[in-house]
Amino acid sequence: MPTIRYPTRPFADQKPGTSGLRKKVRVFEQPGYAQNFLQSIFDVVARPEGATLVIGGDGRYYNRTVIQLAIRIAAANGYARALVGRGGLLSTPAVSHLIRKYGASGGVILSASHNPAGRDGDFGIKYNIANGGPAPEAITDAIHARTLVIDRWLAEDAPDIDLEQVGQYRVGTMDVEIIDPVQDYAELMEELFDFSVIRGAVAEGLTMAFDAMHAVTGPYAVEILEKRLGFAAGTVRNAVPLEDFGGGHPDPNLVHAHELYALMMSDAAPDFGAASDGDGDRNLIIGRGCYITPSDSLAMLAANAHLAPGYAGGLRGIARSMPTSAAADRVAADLGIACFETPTGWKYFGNLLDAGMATICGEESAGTGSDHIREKDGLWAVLLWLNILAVRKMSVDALARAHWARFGRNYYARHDYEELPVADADKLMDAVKAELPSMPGTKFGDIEVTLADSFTYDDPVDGTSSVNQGVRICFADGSRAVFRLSGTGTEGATLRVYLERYEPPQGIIDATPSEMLAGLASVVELIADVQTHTGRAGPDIVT
Ligand code: G16
Repeated sequence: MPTIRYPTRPFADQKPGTSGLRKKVRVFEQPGYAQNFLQSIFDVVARPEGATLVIGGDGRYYNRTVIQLAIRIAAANGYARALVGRGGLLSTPAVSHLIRKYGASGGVILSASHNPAGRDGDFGIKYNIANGGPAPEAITDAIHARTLVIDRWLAEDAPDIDLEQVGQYRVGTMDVEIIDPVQDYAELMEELFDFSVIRGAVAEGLTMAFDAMHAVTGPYAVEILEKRLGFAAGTVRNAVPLEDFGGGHPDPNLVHAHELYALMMSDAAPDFGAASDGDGDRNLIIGRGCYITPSDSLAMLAANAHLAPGYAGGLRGIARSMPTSAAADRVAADLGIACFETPTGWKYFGNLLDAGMATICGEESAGTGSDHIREKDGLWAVLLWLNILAVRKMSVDALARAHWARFGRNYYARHDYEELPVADADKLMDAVKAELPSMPGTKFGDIEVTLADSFTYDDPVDGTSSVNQGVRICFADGSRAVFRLSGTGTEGATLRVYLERYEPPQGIIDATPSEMLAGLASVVELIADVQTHTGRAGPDIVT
């Protein structure tokens, strides 16, 4: 089977965003589009002699097509071995684990995460490096630069291989192994968590509902929750991955996982509710009648992680993205460990995890994870919650209340304004940035601005500086507003406004976020004139 050299021309729009290249399927379907991006990756990344590549995706429409392409292009570029998930399926955390476990030089993940799928939906390609984590900015910048000058891509002239059965193939000089997507990951979870304690709690009546949203976590959740932990059949809902995710939007938040939310707020609620997203790295945690924000979940998991065997030795540090609430900072202070504040994007945690400076990381965007891999991990968060609840023998609600009574409560909400004209969103951000220097000392009602800046992150491990990572405005009473534009959308711009207000343990800890944040929301309107700039009466989504 010869290697064929296909002449091509660059596409001007292949700049990776927060998490890889995400575009509409129809953009990816242009002749040469996916090929150019894959070839640009392989032209740029490190590939030692005998290198292994992990390939998998979230099962969305176009996944199988691009997997076949990726296999042929990887073979032509000199990889010795490819590990590919059966059915083309691998969750993002599973890819991260496989890269680490089998010493691969990297992995290609085909996913647009929680974005809708299907012919009219989104598709994405992301590259993870040898530590298992998303490629850092230096590499994604180099890939982008390559896409702008690429003039050929290489592929083995080989037929499609059968992705549906575990088996071994050879494409050119590359060995291809189709592997069970779940097994290695499930084994890792058994090492980290006390499955016998959780099984005991299940036997005593602990119940849960897990919504896989017809995306990649279905097979993982059925194997782990139902088969290994003994939850009743049917605990995992929407368990079969579908190419269009069943027409749904697998973003595990209160809007898109509304059926689960309604169940958890009803009289029929099980003890614990959870969901994951398209590629399995995000999580939603809901107790009976009690939603836990991702920021609170990070803090509560960090405060209790030592109850799970994998973390019994304690945590070395916590890291959170800048827009994530400071709830975890209070836990870190109590534990006497560092809390790092990074830009949005899991890739910024990689160095801290590799250097052993952080053990647990989390983001307001429903990502939580630890140093077991280098990605956020939806089912990991679910299992750590289950392990903690099983050991503490308490409900989610009781655990949350006890946490707030001890650390105080960071009321939190994110307001999203979606599909804005890019120019309008840029204008709003520019206007707010222009005000920043004059803001400190300004009073809005009775709260005074103490800090107003555009967030810059200086990586404490390699010294790289990342500028323009969101605008933060902090107030004297501990409240904070953050403005940033999403880096994961595929249509127009999405403005995210993050609101946070701290109440100490002796303060009001059982109100609703909307009550507690109403005043701050009005101040944000005064500062940024969001309604005028966006022409919207309010946010499209509040989470
Ligand atoms: C990606 C990144 C996350 C980030 C999130 C939101 O998540 O991996 O680190 O927090 O996007 O980004 P933005 O606010 O820019 O839309 P995922 O699950 O989409 O890969």
